[in-house]
Amino acid sequence: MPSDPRSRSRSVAMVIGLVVVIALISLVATRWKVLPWVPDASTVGAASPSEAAAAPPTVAGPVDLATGLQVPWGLTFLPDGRALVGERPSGDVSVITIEGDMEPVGTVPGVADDGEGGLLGIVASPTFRDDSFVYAYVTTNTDNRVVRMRLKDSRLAGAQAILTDIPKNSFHDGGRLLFGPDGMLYVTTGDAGDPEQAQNLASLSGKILRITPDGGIPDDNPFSGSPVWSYGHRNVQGLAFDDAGRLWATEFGSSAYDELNLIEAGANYGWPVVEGAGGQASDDQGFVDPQVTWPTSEASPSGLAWRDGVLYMGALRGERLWEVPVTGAVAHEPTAALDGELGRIRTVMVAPDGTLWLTTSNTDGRGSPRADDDRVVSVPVG
Ligand SMILES: [Ca+2]
Repeated sequence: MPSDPRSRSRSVAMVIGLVVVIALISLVATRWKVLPWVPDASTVGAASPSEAAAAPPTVAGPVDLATGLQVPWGLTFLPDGRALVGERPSGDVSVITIEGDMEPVGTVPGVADDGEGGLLGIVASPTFRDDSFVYAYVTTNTDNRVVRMRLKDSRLAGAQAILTDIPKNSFHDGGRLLFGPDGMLYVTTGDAGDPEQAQNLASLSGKILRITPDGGIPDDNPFSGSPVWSYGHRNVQGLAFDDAGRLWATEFGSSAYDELNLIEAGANYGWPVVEGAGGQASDDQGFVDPQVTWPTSEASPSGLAWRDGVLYMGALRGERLWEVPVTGAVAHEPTAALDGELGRIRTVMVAPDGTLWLTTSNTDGRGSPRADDDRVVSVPVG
């Protein structure tokens, strides 16, 4: 029986219409991450490519500033443009000039070389010209603590603990220090091998803490009488404030996903209940999901720096520098630089001349040290 041409064209139109509707639903669902999807370039939760910011400027050609160091960890710039760098196992601190001259200024007392612990973060006071204060995050025989010293006549002296009893362990000691635009000192801690404590607001483990420059508790902290700023962290070693004063933090995952988080006061970042992006499970439990995640083999992120709309994240196991463009409060798809060139990258700081200064961690027992490791390098951007 010959078919009616009008009914046949109606059928064709219906099929085409159905295909278009399915395509539109898939597009919308993918855009809003309704359907499960495999992240491209390891991003989860980043904005769709159409919203991505411009590609970051080129980062290449590291130049040695200092070599032969033992696990240089913390790095901080002084108002005169020189930097202080600390060596983790010994607690030794040196000053480095932009020309690459290095001179020791002393040793932080009480440092215990214990697994991932030792002399970790180091930061100069934002009012250094007036007070000469330098702060360090130190693993001792009994705890992790924040100590304050003075740097006078190129010598460190007068170490005084301003925050003590942060739980320590061979692993997951946190350790980054950074002053915020609010003049407060932000301190990252690890779960110290006891993951449940990350959810315990009475413990200093697995937290980002916020204290005054004297070690006091600011009146406007989210939990009254507590230094806790955010919680549910596994091991945070990277902090950076963007131009709008938002706080970003890197976090080591356990076996699946490393994280880049936008930190909000009082928020819970999920560890150990959720690692990486939990989606609905996070929503149901009030956890904040990361904005970007990586397989731990590609990142294991430590230091973080903000420069001109881009977050630069040093990867230890991933042995590269991740560049994450940011617009507003949204982090976009990352790209990798310096892949394998330096080995394990611990710390990233922006120097006064706009270059990035990086420290390597190839002598920490987990890397393959090359001649003259470890080092502090300067990397031009753009
Ligand atoms: Ca998390």
